[in-house]
Amino acid sequence: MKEPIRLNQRNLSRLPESLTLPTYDRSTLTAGIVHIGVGGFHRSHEAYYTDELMQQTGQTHWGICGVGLRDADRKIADILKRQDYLYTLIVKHPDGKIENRVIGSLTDFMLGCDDPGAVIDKMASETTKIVSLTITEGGYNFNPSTGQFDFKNPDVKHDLANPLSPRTVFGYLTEALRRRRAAGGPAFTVQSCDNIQHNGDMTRKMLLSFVGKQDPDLADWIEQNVQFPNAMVDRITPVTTPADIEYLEHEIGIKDEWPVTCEPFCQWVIEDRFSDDRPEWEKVGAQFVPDVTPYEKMKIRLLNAGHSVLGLLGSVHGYGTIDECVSDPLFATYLRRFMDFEATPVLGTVEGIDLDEYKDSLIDRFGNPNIKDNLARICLESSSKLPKFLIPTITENLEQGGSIEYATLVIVAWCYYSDKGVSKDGHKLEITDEMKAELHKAAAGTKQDSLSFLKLKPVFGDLARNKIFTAEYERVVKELYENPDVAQLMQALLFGRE
Ligand code: CS2
Repeated sequence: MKEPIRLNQRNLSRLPESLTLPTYDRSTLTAGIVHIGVGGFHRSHEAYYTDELMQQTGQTHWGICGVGLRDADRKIADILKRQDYLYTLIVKHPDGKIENRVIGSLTDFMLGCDDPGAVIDKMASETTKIVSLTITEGGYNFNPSTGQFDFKNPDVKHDLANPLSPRTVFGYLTEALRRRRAAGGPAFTVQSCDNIQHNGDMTRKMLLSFVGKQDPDLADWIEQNVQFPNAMVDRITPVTTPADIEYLEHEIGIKDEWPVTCEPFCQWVIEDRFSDDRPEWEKVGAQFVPDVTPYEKMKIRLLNAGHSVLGLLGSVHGYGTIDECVSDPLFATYLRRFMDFEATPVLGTVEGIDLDEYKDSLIDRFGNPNIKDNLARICLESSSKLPKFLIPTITENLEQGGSIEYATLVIVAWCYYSDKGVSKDGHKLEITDEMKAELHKAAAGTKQDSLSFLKLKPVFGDLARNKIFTAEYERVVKELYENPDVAQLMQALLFGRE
Protein backbone atom coordinates (compact mmCIF):
# COMPACT_ATOMS: atom_id res chain seq x y z
CA MET A 1 0.00 0.00 0.00
CA LYS A 2 1.16 3.52 -0.79
CA GLU A 3 2.17 5.79 2.11
CA PRO A 4 -0.67 8.15 2.92
CA ILE A 5 0.02 11.78 2.05
CA ARG A 6 0.25 14.21 4.95
CA LEU A 7 -2.32 16.94 4.77
CA ASN A 8 -0.65 20.34 4.39
CA GLN A 9 -0.55 23.19 1.89
CA ARG A 10 2.47 21.88 -0.03
CA ASN A 11 0.83 18.48 -0.54
CA LEU A 12 -2.59 19.77 -1.65
CA SER A 13 -1.93 19.22 -5.34
CA ARG A 14 -0.83 15.62 -4.72
CA LEU A 15 -3.97 14.57 -2.89
CA PRO A 16 -6.29 11.96 -4.41
CA GLU A 17 -8.74 13.28 -6.96
CA SER A 18 -11.76 12.03 -5.08
CA LEU A 19 -11.33 14.85 -2.54
CA THR A 20 -12.84 18.29 -2.95
CA LEU A 21 -10.02 20.79 -2.45
CA PRO A 22 -9.90 24.57 -1.96
CA THR A 23 -9.67 26.20 -5.38
CA TYR A 24 -9.17 29.75 -4.06
CA ASP A 25 -5.71 31.19 -3.55
CA ARG A 26 -4.87 30.43 0.07
CA SER A 27 -1.68 32.50 -0.13
CA THR A 28 -3.85 35.63 -0.20
CA LEU A 29 -6.12 34.60 2.70
CA THR A 30 -6.71 37.20 5.38
CA ALA A 31 -8.83 36.77 8.49
CA GLY A 32 -11.97 38.88 8.53
CA ILE A 33 -13.27 36.62 11.28
CA VAL A 34 -11.76 35.60 14.61
CA HIS A 35 -13.44 32.50 16.00
CA ILE A 36 -13.27 31.40 19.63
CA GLY A 37 -13.89 27.68 20.19
CA VAL A 38 -12.63 25.64 17.23
CA GLY A 39 -14.36 22.35 18.02
CA GLY A 40 -15.87 19.88 15.57
CA PHE A 41 -19.03 21.93 15.21
CA HIS A 42 -17.27 25.13 14.14
CA ARG A 43 -15.27 23.12 11.64
CA SER A 44 -18.35 21.41 10.14
CA HIS A 45 -20.45 24.57 10.08
CA GLU A 46 -19.15 28.17 9.96
CA ALA A 47 -15.74 27.16 8.60
CA TYR A 48 -17.48 24.98 5.99
CA TYR A 49 -19.89 27.75 4.88
CA THR A 50 -17.00 30.19 4.66
CA ASP A 51 -14.88 27.74 2.68
CA GLU A 52 -17.76 27.20 0.27
CA LEU A 53 -18.20 30.96 -0.12
CA MET A 54 -14.54 31.40 -0.97
CA GLN A 55 -14.76 28.43 -3.34
CA GLN A 56 -17.66 30.09 -5.18
CA THR A 57 -16.49 33.69 -5.19
CA GLY A 58 -12.71 33.46 -4.99
CA GLN A 59 -12.81 36.16 -2.28
CA THR A 60 -10.13 35.51 0.30
CA HIS A 61 -10.69 38.23 2.88
CA TRP A 62 -13.11 36.18 5.01
CA GLY A 63 -10.59 33.73 6.34
CA ILE A 64 -10.97 32.66 9.95
CA CYS A 65 -8.35 32.97 12.65
CA GLY A 66 -9.12 30.25 15.20
CA VAL A 67 -8.67 30.93 18.89
CA GLY A 68 -8.60 28.60 21.88
CA LEU A 69 -8.55 30.16 25.31
CA ARG A 70 -7.39 27.21 27.39
CA ASP A 71 -4.57 24.77 27.63
CA ALA A 72 -7.04 22.03 26.62
CA ASP A 73 -7.01 23.61 23.13
CA ARG A 74 -3.28 22.96 22.66
CA LYS A 75 -3.80 19.67 20.83
CA ILE A 76 -5.99 21.17 18.11
CA ALA A 77 -3.65 24.19 17.93
CA ASP A 78 -0.61 21.98 17.30
CA ILE A 79 -2.33 19.74 14.79
CA LEU A 80 -3.81 22.56 12.76
CA LYS A 81 -0.46 24.34 12.69
CA ARG A 82 1.28 21.21 11.37
CA GLN A 83 -1.41 20.94 8.66
CA ASP A 84 -1.26 24.62 7.63
CA TYR A 85 -4.75 24.96 9.19
CA LEU A 86 -6.24 22.47 6.71
CA TYR A 87 -8.46 19.59 7.73
CA THR A 88 -10.82 17.10 6.11
CA LEU A 89 -14.58 17.21 6.50
CA ILE A 90 -16.01 13.71 6.08
CA VAL A 91 -19.68 14.03 5.16
CA LYS A 92 -21.53 10.75 5.75
CA HIS A 93 -24.81 10.14 3.95
CA PRO A 94 -27.46 7.70 5.20
CA ASP A 95 -27.03 5.48 2.11
CA GLY A 96 -23.33 4.94 2.81
CA LYS A 97 -22.01 7.55 0.38
CA ILE A 98 -19.13 9.58 1.81
CA GLU A 99 -17.86 12.94 0.55
CA ASN A 100 -14.44 14.09 1.67
CA ARG A 101 -13.57 17.71 1.43
CA VAL A 102 -10.50 19.62 2.52
CA ILE A 103 -11.53 22.85 4.22
CA GLY A 104 -9.18 25.77 3.74
CA SER A 105 -10.89 28.69 5.45
CA LEU A 106 -8.81 28.71 8.64
CA THR A 107 -5.80 30.99 8.37
CA ASP A 108 -4.20 30.64 11.76
CA PHE A 109 -4.74 29.47 15.34
CA MET A 110 -3.88 31.36 18.51
CA LEU A 111 -3.83 30.12 22.08
CA GLY A 112 -5.05 32.69 24.57
CA CYS A 113 -3.50 30.97 27.56
CA ASP A 114 -0.03 31.31 25.98
CA ASP A 115 -0.31 34.87 24.77
CA PRO A 116 -3.51 36.71 25.68
CA GLY A 117 -2.10 39.99 24.34
CA ALA A 118 -1.69 38.56 20.84
CA VAL A 119 -5.30 37.34 20.80
CA ILE A 120 -6.58 40.72 21.99
CA ASP A 121 -4.47 42.47 19.31
CA LYS A 122 -5.92 40.20 16.64
CA MET A 123 -9.51 40.82 17.75
CA ALA A 124 -8.84 44.56 17.99
CA SER A 125 -7.24 44.77 14.55
CA GLU A 126 -9.44 46.75 12.13
CA THR A 127 -9.38 43.89 9.63
CA THR A 128 -11.43 41.78 12.07
CA LYS A 129 -15.07 42.37 11.19
CA ILE A 130 -16.59 39.53 13.19
CA VAL A 131 -15.68 37.71 16.38
CA SER A 132 -17.71 34.52 16.38
CA LEU A 133 -18.16 32.06 19.23
CA THR A 134 -18.87 28.41 19.90
CA ILE A 135 -18.15 28.31 23.59
CA THR A 136 -20.93 25.80 24.46
CA GLU A 137 -24.09 26.50 26.41
CA GLY A 138 -22.15 26.65 29.68
CA GLY A 139 -19.68 29.22 28.36
CA TYR A 140 -22.15 32.08 28.71
CA ASN A 141 -21.70 32.15 32.47
CA PHE A 142 -25.40 32.46 32.99
CA ASN A 143 -27.22 31.37 36.14
CA PRO A 144 -30.44 29.76 34.86
CA SER A 145 -32.32 30.25 38.09
CA THR A 146 -31.69 34.01 38.26
CA GLY A 147 -31.14 34.76 34.58
CA GLN A 148 -28.11 36.80 35.55
CA PHE A 149 -24.37 36.81 34.88
CA ASP A 150 -22.49 34.77 37.47
CA PHE A 151 -19.98 37.07 39.14
CA LYS A 152 -18.96 34.33 41.56
CA ASN A 153 -17.01 32.49 38.87
CA PRO A 154 -13.29 32.80 39.89
CA ASP A 155 -12.23 33.35 36.27
CA VAL A 156 -14.63 36.26 36.02
CA LYS A 157 -13.18 37.74 39.20
CA HIS A 158 -9.72 37.33 37.70
CA ASP A 159 -10.79 39.02 34.48
CA LEU A 160 -12.36 42.00 36.22
CA ALA A 161 -9.07 42.65 37.97
CA ASN A 162 -6.72 41.77 35.09
CA PRO A 163 -8.04 43.24 31.85
CA LEU A 164 -4.82 42.58 29.92
CA SER A 165 -4.53 38.88 30.70
CA PRO A 166 -8.10 37.59 30.63
CA ARG A 167 -9.27 33.99 30.88
CA THR A 168 -12.90 34.23 29.84
CA VAL A 169 -14.37 35.23 26.54
CA PHE A 170 -15.92 38.24 28.28
CA GLY A 171 -12.51 39.56 29.34
CA TYR A 172 -11.18 39.19 25.80
CA LEU A 173 -14.15 40.83 24.12
CA THR A 174 -14.07 43.73 26.58
CA GLU A 175 -10.41 44.59 26.11
CA ALA A 176 -10.59 44.21 22.32
CA LEU A 177 -13.70 46.42 22.11
CA ARG A 178 -12.07 48.99 24.40
CA ARG A 179 -9.28 49.25 21.83
CA ARG A 180 -11.70 49.47 18.94
CA ARG A 181 -13.43 52.37 20.63
CA ALA A 182 -10.08 54.09 21.23
CA ALA A 183 -9.16 53.62 17.56
CA GLY A 184 -12.33 55.45 16.52
CA GLY A 185 -13.34 52.97 13.78
CA PRO A 186 -16.34 50.66 13.66
CA ALA A 187 -16.77 47.85 16.15
CA PHE A 188 -16.71 44.20 15.16
CA THR A 189 -19.85 42.06 15.29
CA VAL A 190 -20.06 39.49 18.08
CA GLN A 191 -21.68 36.43 16.57
CA SER A 192 -22.71 33.52 18.75
CA CYS A 193 -23.02 30.08 17.11
CA ASP A 194 -24.20 28.18 20.19
CA ASN A 195 -27.48 26.36 20.83
CA ILE A 196 -29.08 28.95 23.02
CA GLN A 197 -32.31 30.68 22.29
CA HIS A 198 -31.53 34.29 21.39
CA ASN A 199 -27.86 33.45 21.50
CA GLY A 200 -26.94 36.98 20.37
CA ASP A 201 -29.15 38.67 22.98
CA MET A 202 -27.72 36.37 25.62
CA THR A 203 -24.13 37.20 24.63
CA ARG A 204 -24.96 40.89 24.68
CA LYS A 205 -26.63 40.74 28.07
CA MET A 206 -23.80 38.75 29.65
CA LEU A 207 -21.09 40.93 28.11
CA LEU A 208 -22.82 44.14 29.18
CA SER A 209 -23.09 42.85 32.76
CA PHE A 210 -19.38 42.14 32.82
CA VAL A 211 -18.35 45.41 31.17
CA GLY A 212 -20.79 47.38 33.34
CA LYS A 213 -18.77 46.31 36.37
CA GLN A 214 -15.40 47.00 34.82
CA ASP A 215 -15.92 50.05 32.64
CA PRO A 216 -19.47 51.52 32.53
CA ASP A 217 -18.62 54.05 29.78
CA LEU A 218 -17.49 51.24 27.55
CA ALA A 219 -20.75 49.42 28.25
CA ASP A 220 -22.62 52.45 26.85
CA TRP A 221 -20.44 52.45 23.76
CA ILE A 222 -21.02 48.73 23.22
CA GLU A 223 -24.77 49.22 23.54
CA GLN A 224 -24.65 51.83 20.79
CA ASN A 225 -22.08 50.30 18.47
CA VAL A 226 -21.88 46.54 18.68
CA GLN A 227 -24.32 44.15 17.01
CA PHE A 228 -24.98 40.65 18.33
CA PRO A 229 -27.14 38.91 15.70
CA ASN A 230 -29.17 35.94 16.93
CA ALA A 231 -28.77 32.75 14.93
CA MET A 232 -29.94 29.18 14.67
CA VAL A 233 -27.16 26.77 13.81
CA ASP A 234 -27.56 23.14 12.85
CA ARG A 235 -25.41 20.26 11.70
CA ILE A 236 -24.98 17.01 13.61
CA THR A 237 -21.27 16.56 14.20
CA PRO A 238 -20.26 13.49 16.19
CA VAL A 239 -16.93 13.27 17.97
CA THR A 240 -14.10 12.23 15.64
CA THR A 241 -12.98 8.66 16.30
CA PRO A 242 -9.72 6.81 15.55
CA ALA A 243 -11.71 4.88 12.91
CA ASP A 244 -12.32 8.14 11.00
CA ILE A 245 -8.58 8.90 10.96
CA GLU A 246 -7.81 5.34 9.84
CA TYR A 247 -10.44 5.49 7.12
CA LEU A 248 -8.78 8.55 5.61
CA GLU A 249 -5.38 6.97 5.92
CA HIS A 250 -6.17 3.54 4.53
CA GLU A 251 -9.03 4.12 2.14
CA ILE A 252 -8.38 7.61 0.87
CA GLY A 253 -4.61 7.87 1.29
CA ILE A 254 -4.46 11.04 3.34
CA LYS A 255 -2.96 11.54 6.77
CA ASP A 256 -5.06 14.02 8.71
CA GLU A 257 -4.53 13.98 12.46
CA TRP A 258 -7.93 15.47 13.31
CA PRO A 259 -10.62 15.37 10.63
CA VAL A 260 -14.28 16.15 11.35
CA THR A 261 -17.26 13.98 10.43
CA CYS A 262 -20.80 15.23 9.97
CA GLU A 263 -24.18 14.61 8.39
CA PRO A 264 -25.07 16.10 4.97
CA PHE A 265 -27.78 18.36 6.45
CA CYS A 266 -26.65 21.87 7.30
CA GLN A 267 -28.61 24.96 8.32
CA TRP A 268 -27.78 28.47 9.47
CA VAL A 269 -30.46 31.10 9.97
CA ILE A 270 -29.03 34.48 10.97
CA GLU A 271 -30.50 37.85 11.85
CA ASP A 272 -29.18 40.37 9.42
CA ARG A 273 -27.73 42.95 11.79
CA PHE A 274 -23.97 43.34 11.73
CA SER A 275 -21.76 46.09 13.13
CA ASP A 276 -19.75 46.26 9.89
CA ASP A 277 -19.30 44.14 6.74
CA ARG A 278 -20.24 40.49 6.70
CA PRO A 279 -19.63 37.55 4.34
CA GLU A 280 -22.35 36.84 1.81
CA TRP A 281 -23.11 33.48 3.40
CA GLU A 282 -26.55 33.60 1.75
CA LYS A 283 -24.76 32.69 -1.51
CA VAL A 284 -23.96 29.30 -0.01
CA GLY A 285 -27.20 28.38 1.70
CA ALA A 286 -27.39 30.43 4.91
CA GLN A 287 -30.67 32.33 5.42
CA PHE A 288 -30.69 35.92 6.60
CA VAL A 289 -33.94 36.83 8.32
CA PRO A 290 -35.19 39.77 10.40
CA ASP A 291 -36.15 37.56 13.36
CA VAL A 292 -34.75 34.14 14.07
CA THR A 293 -36.94 33.40 17.13
CA PRO A 294 -39.24 30.74 15.66
CA TYR A 295 -36.40 28.82 14.02
CA GLU A 296 -34.16 28.69 17.05
CA LYS A 297 -36.95 27.70 19.37
CA MET A 298 -38.03 24.94 17.02
CA LYS A 299 -34.51 23.60 16.74
CA ILE A 300 -33.65 23.74 20.42
CA ARG A 301 -36.98 22.37 21.65
CA LEU A 302 -37.18 19.56 19.07
CA LEU A 303 -33.72 18.61 17.86
CA ASN A 304 -31.56 19.37 20.88
CA ALA A 305 -34.20 18.34 23.40
CA GLY A 306 -34.91 15.24 21.29
CA HIS A 307 -31.23 14.37 21.51
CA SER A 308 -31.31 14.71 25.31
CA VAL A 309 -34.45 12.57 25.51
CA LEU A 310 -32.75 9.76 23.60
CA GLY A 311 -29.38 10.39 25.22
CA LEU A 312 -30.49 10.02 28.82
CA LEU A 313 -33.09 7.29 28.35
CA GLY A 314 -30.76 5.46 25.95
CA SER A 315 -27.79 5.65 28.36
CA VAL A 316 -29.75 4.12 31.21
CA HIS A 317 -31.13 1.50 28.85
CA GLY A 318 -27.61 0.61 27.68
CA TYR A 319 -27.53 1.98 24.13
CA GLY A 320 -24.38 3.65 22.83
CA THR A 321 -25.40 5.90 19.94
CA ILE A 322 -28.34 7.96 18.72
CA ASP A 323 -28.90 5.85 15.61
CA GLU A 324 -29.03 2.74 17.78
CA CYS A 325 -31.80 4.35 19.86
CA VAL A 326 -33.81 5.43 16.81
CA SER A 327 -33.58 2.01 15.22
CA ASP A 328 -35.55 0.71 18.22
CA PRO A 329 -39.24 1.44 17.47
CA LEU A 330 -39.93 1.98 21.17
CA PHE A 331 -37.41 4.82 21.37
CA ALA A 332 -38.42 6.29 18.00
CA THR A 333 -42.09 6.29 18.98
CA TYR A 334 -41.33 7.75 22.38
CA LEU A 335 -39.31 10.54 20.83
CA ARG A 336 -42.10 11.33 18.39
CA ARG A 337 -44.70 11.37 21.17
CA PHE A 338 -42.53 13.68 23.27
CA MET A 339 -42.23 16.00 20.29
CA ASP A 340 -45.94 15.87 19.40
CA PHE A 341 -47.52 15.90 22.86
CA GLU A 342 -45.13 18.03 24.87
CA ALA A 343 -42.67 20.05 22.79
CA THR A 344 -44.98 21.11 19.93
CA PRO A 345 -47.95 22.46 21.94
CA VAL A 346 -45.72 25.08 23.58
CA LEU A 347 -43.80 25.91 20.42
CA GLY A 348 -46.29 28.06 18.57
CA THR A 349 -46.35 28.08 14.78
CA VAL A 350 -43.20 28.49 12.81
CA GLU A 351 -43.95 30.52 9.74
CA GLY A 352 -43.02 28.77 6.52
CA ILE A 353 -42.23 25.48 8.23
CA ASP A 354 -44.31 22.35 8.30
CA LEU A 355 -43.56 21.05 11.77
CA ASP A 356 -44.64 17.51 10.94
CA GLU A 357 -42.15 17.39 8.12
CA TYR A 358 -39.49 18.89 10.35
CA LYS A 359 -40.08 16.20 12.98
CA ASP A 360 -40.04 13.44 10.35
CA SER A 361 -36.76 14.78 9.06
CA LEU A 362 -35.28 14.81 12.55
CA ILE A 363 -36.08 11.16 13.03
CA ASP A 364 -34.47 10.41 9.66
CA ARG A 365 -31.38 12.43 10.54
CA PHE A 366 -31.05 10.79 13.96
CA GLY A 367 -31.40 7.43 12.27
CA ASN A 368 -28.50 7.98 9.83
CA PRO A 369 -26.67 4.69 10.44
CA ASN A 370 -23.33 6.16 9.39
CA ILE A 371 -23.41 8.93 11.96
CA LYS A 372 -22.39 7.17 15.12
CA ASP A 373 -23.29 10.01 17.45
CA ASN A 374 -22.24 8.83 20.85
CA LEU A 375 -24.66 9.26 23.74
CA ALA A 376 -21.74 10.38 25.90
CA ARG A 377 -21.40 13.44 23.64
CA ILE A 378 -25.12 14.09 23.70
CA CYS A 379 -25.30 13.88 27.51
CA LEU A 380 -22.14 15.90 28.04
CA GLU A 381 -22.82 19.04 30.09
CA SER A 382 -26.49 18.15 30.50
CA SER A 383 -26.60 20.56 33.44
CA SER A 384 -26.25 23.47 31.06
CA LYS A 385 -28.18 21.89 28.18
CA LEU A 386 -31.39 20.74 29.88
CA PRO A 387 -32.27 24.14 31.37
CA LYS A 388 -32.25 25.47 27.81
CA PHE A 389 -33.52 22.48 25.83
CA LEU A 390 -36.03 20.62 27.98
CA ILE A 391 -37.00 22.33 31.23
CA PRO A 392 -38.74 25.28 29.52
CA THR A 393 -41.03 22.79 27.76
CA ILE A 394 -41.96 21.33 31.15
CA THR A 395 -42.56 24.68 32.86
CA GLU A 396 -44.62 26.03 29.96
CA ASN A 397 -46.74 22.88 29.89
CA LEU A 398 -47.26 23.17 33.64
CA GLU A 399 -48.47 26.73 33.15
CA GLN A 400 -50.86 25.66 30.41
CA GLY A 401 -52.06 22.41 31.92
CA GLY A 402 -50.29 20.40 29.19
CA SER A 403 -48.70 16.97 29.31
CA ILE A 404 -45.38 16.54 31.18
CA GLU A 405 -45.02 12.76 31.54
CA TYR A 406 -42.62 12.11 28.68
CA ALA A 407 -40.19 14.80 29.79
CA THR A 408 -40.51 13.84 33.45
CA LEU A 409 -39.27 10.33 32.79
CA VAL A 410 -36.22 11.89 31.12
CA ILE A 411 -35.47 13.94 34.24
CA VAL A 412 -35.86 10.86 36.40
CA ALA A 413 -33.55 8.93 34.08
CA TRP A 414 -31.04 11.78 34.42
CA CYS A 415 -31.26 11.48 38.21
CA TYR A 416 -30.62 7.74 38.05
CA TYR A 417 -27.77 8.25 35.56
CA SER A 418 -26.16 10.91 37.81
CA ASP A 419 -26.68 8.83 40.93
CA LYS A 420 -25.50 5.42 39.75
CA GLY A 421 -23.24 6.33 36.80
CA VAL A 422 -24.14 3.01 35.17
CA SER A 423 -26.72 1.70 32.74
CA LYS A 424 -29.46 -0.61 34.00
CA ASP A 425 -27.16 -3.57 33.31
CA GLY A 426 -24.36 -2.08 35.34
CA HIS A 427 -22.17 -0.79 32.48
CA LYS A 428 -20.19 2.26 33.49
CA LEU A 429 -21.27 5.46 31.76
CA GLU A 430 -18.84 8.13 30.64
CA ILE A 431 -20.20 11.31 32.24
CA THR A 432 -18.72 14.74 31.60
CA ASP A 433 -20.33 17.66 33.33
CA GLU A 434 -19.00 20.75 35.11
CA MET A 435 -21.55 19.99 37.81
CA LYS A 436 -20.91 16.25 37.88
CA ALA A 437 -20.10 16.13 41.60
CA GLU A 438 -23.11 18.25 42.60
CA LEU A 439 -25.41 16.29 40.33
CA HIS A 440 -24.17 13.04 41.81
CA LYS A 441 -24.53 14.26 45.38
CA ALA A 442 -28.06 15.53 44.85
CA ALA A 443 -29.12 12.41 42.94
CA ALA A 444 -27.59 10.13 45.56
CA GLY A 445 -29.87 11.78 48.13
CA THR A 446 -32.95 10.41 46.35
CA LYS A 447 -33.32 7.43 48.70
CA GLN A 448 -33.71 9.77 51.70
CA ASP A 449 -35.57 12.55 49.93
CA SER A 450 -37.15 11.67 46.63
CA LEU A 451 -37.01 15.32 45.49
CA SER A 452 -33.33 15.76 46.35
CA PHE A 453 -32.17 15.95 42.71
CA LEU A 454 -34.84 18.49 41.80
CA LYS A 455 -33.68 20.77 44.57
CA LEU A 456 -30.59 21.72 42.54
CA LYS A 457 -31.88 25.22 41.94
CA PRO A 458 -29.30 26.37 39.39
CA VAL A 459 -30.55 23.58 37.12
CA PHE A 460 -34.23 23.20 37.92
CA GLY A 461 -35.19 26.63 39.22
CA ASP A 462 -38.43 26.27 41.19
CA LEU A 463 -39.58 22.99 39.67
CA ALA A 464 -39.32 21.22 43.06
CA ARG A 465 -42.09 23.52 44.31
CA ASN A 466 -44.59 22.61 41.61
CA LYS A 467 -46.97 20.06 43.09
CA ILE A 468 -48.18 18.67 39.77
CA PHE A 469 -44.65 18.09 38.64
CA THR A 470 -43.37 16.62 41.89
CA ALA A 471 -46.30 14.21 42.13
CA GLU A 472 -45.44 12.72 38.73
CA TYR A 473 -41.71 12.86 39.41
CA GLU A 474 -41.97 11.04 42.74
CA ARG A 475 -44.16 8.36 41.25
CA VAL A 476 -41.68 7.69 38.45
CA VAL A 477 -38.62 7.90 40.71
CA LYS A 478 -40.11 5.19 42.87
CA GLU A 479 -40.72 2.95 39.87
CA LEU A 480 -37.35 3.46 38.23
CA TYR A 481 -35.44 2.97 41.46
CA GLU A 482 -37.32 -0.24 42.16
CA ASN A 483 -36.65 -1.57 38.71
CA PRO A 484 -34.32 0.44 36.45
CA ASP A 485 -35.85 -1.01 33.32
CA VAL A 486 -36.42 2.33 31.63
CA ALA A 487 -37.86 0.70 28.50
CA GLN A 488 -40.67 -0.78 30.55
CA LEU A 489 -41.60 2.67 31.85
CA MET A 490 -41.45 4.10 28.34
CA GLN A 491 -43.67 1.31 27.15
CA ALA A 492 -46.17 1.93 29.95
CA LEU A 493 -46.38 5.61 29.04
CA LEU A 494 -46.88 4.89 25.38
CA PHE A 495 -49.27 1.99 25.54
CA GLY A 496 -50.52 1.91 29.12
CA ARG A 497 -49.88 -0.93 31.52
CA GLU A 498 -50.47 -4.44 30.28
C1 CS2 B 1 -26.67 18.05 20.45
C2 CS2 B 1 -26.09 19.07 19.51
O1 CS2 B 1 -25.01 17.89 22.07
C3 CS2 B 1 -26.16 18.24 21.84
O2 CS2 B 1 -26.86 18.73 22.67
O3 CS2 B 1 -28.04 18.12 20.43
O4 CS2 B 1 -24.71 19.08 19.54
C4 CS2 B 1 -26.58 18.86 18.09
O5 CS2 B 1 -26.00 17.72 17.54
C5 CS2 B 1 -26.33 20.04 17.22
O6 CS2 B 1 -26.92 21.15 17.82
C6 CS2 B 1 -26.87 19.80 15.83
O7 CS2 B 1 -26.97 20.99 15.16
